[in-house]
Amino acid sequence: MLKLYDYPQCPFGQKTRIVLAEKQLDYELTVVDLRKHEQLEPWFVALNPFHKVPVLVDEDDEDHRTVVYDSTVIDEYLEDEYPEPALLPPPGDSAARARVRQLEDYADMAFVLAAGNLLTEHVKPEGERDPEKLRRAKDEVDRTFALLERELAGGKEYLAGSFSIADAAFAPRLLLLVARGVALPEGARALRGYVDRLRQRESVRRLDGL
Ligand SMILES: N[C@@H](CCC(=O)N[C@@H](CS)C(=O)NCC(=O)O)C(=O)O
Repeated sequence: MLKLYDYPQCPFGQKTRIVLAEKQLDYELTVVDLRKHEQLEPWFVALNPFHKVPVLVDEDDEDHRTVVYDSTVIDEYLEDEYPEPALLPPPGDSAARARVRQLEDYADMAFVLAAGNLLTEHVKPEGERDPEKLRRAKDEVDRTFALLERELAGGKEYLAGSFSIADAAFAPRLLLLVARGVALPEGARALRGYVDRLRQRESVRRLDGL
């Protein structure tokens, strides 16, 4: 029995929910309300000492219970435990696996933060925006758009050819930016096709608000 502790708008939780859906795994969802600081309650800190969602609990019975936190570690755990369909290139292809992990890491460490900052500044009335924060966020988002366009060149459907954990990491914030009216670069044809494919993918469509 799988249990996921999550908050609907968290992009890291969304990344994990995409992977769960891709693998067609049923799970029980518990919403940890970050607005009420429920992540700081002792029962949750006992699951994740860093008080962050998502957390996955995989429980066969009381004696066999695995608690995993951090979306990247959760997704790797799911890949190990439930290998079909594969969301990483095959174990023999170390270079391709490393590339997928690097892209996932870039999404988590640079893109998600920049996209969040861009969206926060974007919704403010013009006079209240922090121009420096906006510029830095926009530069990083533009760098990401350029990176994705390059990675998808040559007719690739997804970043690793077939859908992988790297796509699950980019999809939530990429689609939210587009939904909120952030323009993709002129001429970024591969990226536009990618956004359309992600938007139509069943595992992504199940997320709220994209
Ligand atoms: N590296 C973590 C980041 C998770 C994260 O930042 N979660 C945020 C919500 S999107 C959170 O729970 N913040 C609450 C807190 O830090 O107290 C992951 O990939 O799971």
